[in-house]
Amino acid sequence: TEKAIILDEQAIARAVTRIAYEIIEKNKGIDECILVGIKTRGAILAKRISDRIEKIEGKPILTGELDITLYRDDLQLKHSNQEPLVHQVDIEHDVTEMKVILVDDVLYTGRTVRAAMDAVIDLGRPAAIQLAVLVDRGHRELPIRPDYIGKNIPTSSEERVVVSVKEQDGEDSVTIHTK
Ligand code: 3GP
Ligand code: 5GP
Ligand code: MG
Repeated sequence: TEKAIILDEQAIARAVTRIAYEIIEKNKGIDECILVGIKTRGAILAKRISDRIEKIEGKPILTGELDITLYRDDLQLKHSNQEPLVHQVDIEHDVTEMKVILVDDVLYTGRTVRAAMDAVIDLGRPAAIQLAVLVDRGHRELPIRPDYIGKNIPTSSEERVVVSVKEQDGEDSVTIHTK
């Protein structure tokens, strides 16, 4: 299988920094924001973004995590009728009248984000829900678009975007694998 490097360590760090600034600018600060990472790698990226925001703003942003697992035996099989399932919601602060910013590593069909939005709305009535992703690989199956994007990577459905992060994988990189 071929492998192309899309983002290296520096490029990922710059994307995280840019997204941190964009979140602060769009929301005129972070006082009414909760940054919610989608496990596993979305939560790791959310932690990096929140660390960056704290350095810039001099105060921490509220955070949370969601654990959403795809009920698919084959991750490449996109025509399963099974939907992503929210397994764990870890958001301590009341979401009502807050802006909830979801963070995931890769946005593909949008079904995981839809499940995440449902889980957040079950908790209360947020003022807004926004979405940050490191990679938007296209192929949406729902009317969902990210507010903050590390990089748009046009992919075919057969390709696989592999996101590696130091905390989990020992290195920072985004590569595309062609079967
Ligand atoms: P993540 O924890 O970095 O999000 O389930 C193991 C990993 O596989 C998860 O990584 C998940 O996001 C990822 N994954 C889930 N569905 C798909 C998919 O349809 N295609 C690919 N390439 N990866 C997927
Ligand atoms: P969805 O299709 O719901 O947008 O994406 C499902 C989940 O799988 C999300 O958590 C998303 O981050 C992840 N995902 C989808 N496609 C890819 C991919 O090509 N690579 C990686 N690493 N994750 C993916
Ligand atoms: Mg993910």
